[in-house]
Amino acid sequence: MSCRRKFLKRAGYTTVSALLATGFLQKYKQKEDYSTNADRENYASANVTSSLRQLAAAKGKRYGAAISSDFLLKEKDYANLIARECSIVTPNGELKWNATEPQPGQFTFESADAIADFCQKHNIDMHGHTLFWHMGKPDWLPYPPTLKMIEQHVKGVMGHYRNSKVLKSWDIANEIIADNEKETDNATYGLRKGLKPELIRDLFLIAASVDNSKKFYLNDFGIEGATWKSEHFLKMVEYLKNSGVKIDGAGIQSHLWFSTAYSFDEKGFNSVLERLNDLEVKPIITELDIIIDAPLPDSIEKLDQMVADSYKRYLDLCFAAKVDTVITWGLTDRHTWIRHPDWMPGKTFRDNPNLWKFLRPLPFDENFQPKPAHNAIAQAFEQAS
Ligand code: 9MR
Repeated sequence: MSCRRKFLKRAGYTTVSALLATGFLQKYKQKEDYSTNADRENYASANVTSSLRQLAAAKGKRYGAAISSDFLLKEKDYANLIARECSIVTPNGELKWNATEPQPGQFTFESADAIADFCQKHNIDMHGHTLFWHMGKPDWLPYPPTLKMIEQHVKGVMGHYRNSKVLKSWDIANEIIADNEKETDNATYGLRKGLKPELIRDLFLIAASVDNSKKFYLNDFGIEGATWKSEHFLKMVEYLKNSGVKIDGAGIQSHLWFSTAYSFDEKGFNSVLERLNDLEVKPIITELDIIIDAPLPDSIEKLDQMVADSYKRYLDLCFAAKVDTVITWGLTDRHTWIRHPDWMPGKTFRDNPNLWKFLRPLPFDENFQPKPAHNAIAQAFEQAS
């Protein structure tokens, strides 16, 4: 077995290589029309002296990133940067089922607690990700798990953080909507094969019975526009609301692709945000990062400017719809999942190692220096009402 396959197997990613092979990541890409961006902002030359967490706080908002306990322990400058910039963090993997309940009924919280302690020390909120997912799960666990397994897991994990002052919200369920109509056996809600809406309802009910003091989210990707997926996601949110289940918010992951070659669905995304607000389900941005798709510019400077423009455009839309929490999936390009060989995105990049340097999706670069994307995020917070 190749190293890559071994890794995929160990991590439980039976479908990842297949998904990459079919280019599924392409399906939720978004366009930026750089040519008409007449008032291009001067992010590159902007002199941002405040941290993103300060700029966000000035508008009653939160900014944060997904972080890893490993890096926190090993890289002091990384820990300092997170403490300075973030008012909320999401553990990258430390709260997933494979990390917290590696054997049935045996719980371990060492690495997640390391993040919770860090949050406590630096006055940072922690977003609990996630109690239920088809990946990041131990080999013994079927998908979907039985209700009994869910009950044991939710009691074990949520119970551990019941009295936590920093853990304020949970992604109760992650990525339950299928990628398209061919991959569901549930026409109404478009759930992943084998999933029933009642199971998700019961998961939320169990969660509320363990600890209803936290905010409960349903989290997903590919819902940043009027897509088959966003339509079904909204239906599922509505179903949960109508079932009388506690659901406070919707996590809009926002792993985005922008390009001059295809359209950004501004109208569709606005309507998703509006419909969530109408349902009184608060939209937050949970996993934002931005890839620029082909045609690629001829320099990294231009690429960074395009990433920055895309951040600004996206966040302006979010803030106009009163979104108050933005979490990027990582803080620096040194740690982004997108550069990991097992996640290397679709056709443009996967087979072209000379293009990997164009994967610069986050606000800080590999050397922890702020990029134009950082200044664009700063400016979006400054201009938010
Ligand atoms: O970035 C995460 C990567 O390091 C992990 O190996 C992987 C499996 O646990 O999960 C990645 O995070 C995913 C998140 O949990 C859910 N949305 C997509 C994220 C990127 O794949």
